[in-house]
Amino acid sequence: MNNFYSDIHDTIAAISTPVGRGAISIIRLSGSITFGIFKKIFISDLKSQNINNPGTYTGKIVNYNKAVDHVVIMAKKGPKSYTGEDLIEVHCHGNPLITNVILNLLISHGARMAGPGEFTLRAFLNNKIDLIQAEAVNDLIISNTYLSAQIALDYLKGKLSREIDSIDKFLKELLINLEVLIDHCEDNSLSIDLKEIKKKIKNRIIRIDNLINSYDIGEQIKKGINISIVGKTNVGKSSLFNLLIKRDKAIISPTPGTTRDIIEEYIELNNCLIKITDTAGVKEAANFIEKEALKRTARSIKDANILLIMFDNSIKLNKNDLMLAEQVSKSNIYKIIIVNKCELNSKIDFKKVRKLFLESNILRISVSRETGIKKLEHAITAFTEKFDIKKNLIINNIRHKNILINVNKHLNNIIKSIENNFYYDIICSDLRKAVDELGSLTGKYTTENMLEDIFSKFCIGK
Ligand SMILES: Nc1nc2c(ncn2[C@@H]2O[C@H](COP(=O)(O)OP(=O)(O)OP(=O)(O)O)[C@@H](O)[C@H]2O)c(=O)[nH]1
Ligand SMILES: [Mg+2]
Repeated sequence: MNNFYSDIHDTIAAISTPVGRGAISIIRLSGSITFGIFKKIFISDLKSQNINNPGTYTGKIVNYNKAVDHVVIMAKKGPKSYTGEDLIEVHCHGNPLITNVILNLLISHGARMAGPGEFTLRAFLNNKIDLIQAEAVNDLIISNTYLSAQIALDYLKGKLSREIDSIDKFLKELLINLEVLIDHCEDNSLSIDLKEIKKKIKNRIIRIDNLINSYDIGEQIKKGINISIVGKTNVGKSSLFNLLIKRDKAIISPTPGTTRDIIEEYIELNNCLIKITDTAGVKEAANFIEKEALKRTARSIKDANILLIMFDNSIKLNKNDLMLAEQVSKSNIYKIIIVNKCELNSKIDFKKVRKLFLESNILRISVSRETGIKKLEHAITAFTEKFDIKKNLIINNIRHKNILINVNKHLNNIIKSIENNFYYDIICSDLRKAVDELGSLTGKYTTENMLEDIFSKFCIGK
């Protein structure tokens, strides 16, 4: 990776569209000599036109007077551009042979290849966006679901930054007031209402806690919700798995104990990414393989956000059902109880199933007839309703979570200091630490390592 700080005055170039052929490709150039380079390699269709000014132009890219391509260019002058610098985007025909020639031409005239995310890094360093927004740019590109893309877009528009800035502003004002008091301790006309301050800090602690607690949901939205299908052998777990993923992935057979390994697949439901896991049926393990299979089932149960617990309508409950119930009934994981093979005569004791899980809502389905599946999908969607990104501010970045935990540690120290009538200096020291932490969140205080860590995950050209 380039040394961002020493190379910050270079003019950088990169192909911003994916490698390969397409209708168009876009090449970006940003930096102080951008317009100078273009004057040497671009001839506008309107001969009189001189590309000194921002605007959209059509014309030829030329290499030693030979046309390379007929292109559209969009020229912007800093600071009114994405990077905050002079920036030109070339929209050329989408052939790698053409894009590479144009890129090499830009480099031969004084630009250098941009590093990953370097255009966005410049936008950040030129105060066009803060660090949270810069991270959102990448999240928007790598999002796997519409919902996580929506969160990234909210961040990019500054939804999280505004909340952080408002907390930051409050803490900084408080710090200034306390410092004035410390400096003028002999002046009795200056005072501060500590009871009121305690109340306001507690309010900020709650707001930050809400953000910290939203991380689990944010992570589920980003990485996918884990749904594990569990039940004794032969209840139809693999059949349901295949039906939900709409593909014949897991082996199905009337022989109990068919599935041994964990089988996983991603689907999208209600804009959410969902990882469905088919597991080995619960039974008394007779050998090493079965023991290992059950260990894997147990692990899948532990990692699940939703458990689909399956029973067989056509046979009586047996000790394997009870063993499974024992294993899962006490956990807090969201459970959906399903009885399968409901097109067959019923031998199962529904009352007992309800009692086992203290759950009155049992979904009756038949995988063979494909009945009850819509209701099952609705039950899964009910779980995702808490992912209300319009109402709630949700974080999904572990860096943000860790910083916010630290901020609240300092704010809780301040509450203790107020309650114990400690010196203002001690309160100020924690306030400064909290403000510094928030600064590293938005990027007011950064280190080169931190920026490298964040921007190295970006693609080149963004
Ligand atoms: N009648 C009927 N049979 C079904 C239904 N769903 C699955 N089966 C059958 O039940 C048998 C077992 O199905 P699987 O999907 O392999 O069951 P499993 O729970 O994955 O079994 P293990 O992997 O052994 O734990 C197969 O013969 C399926 O065709 C259903 O709704 N009705
Ligand atoms: Mg199976």
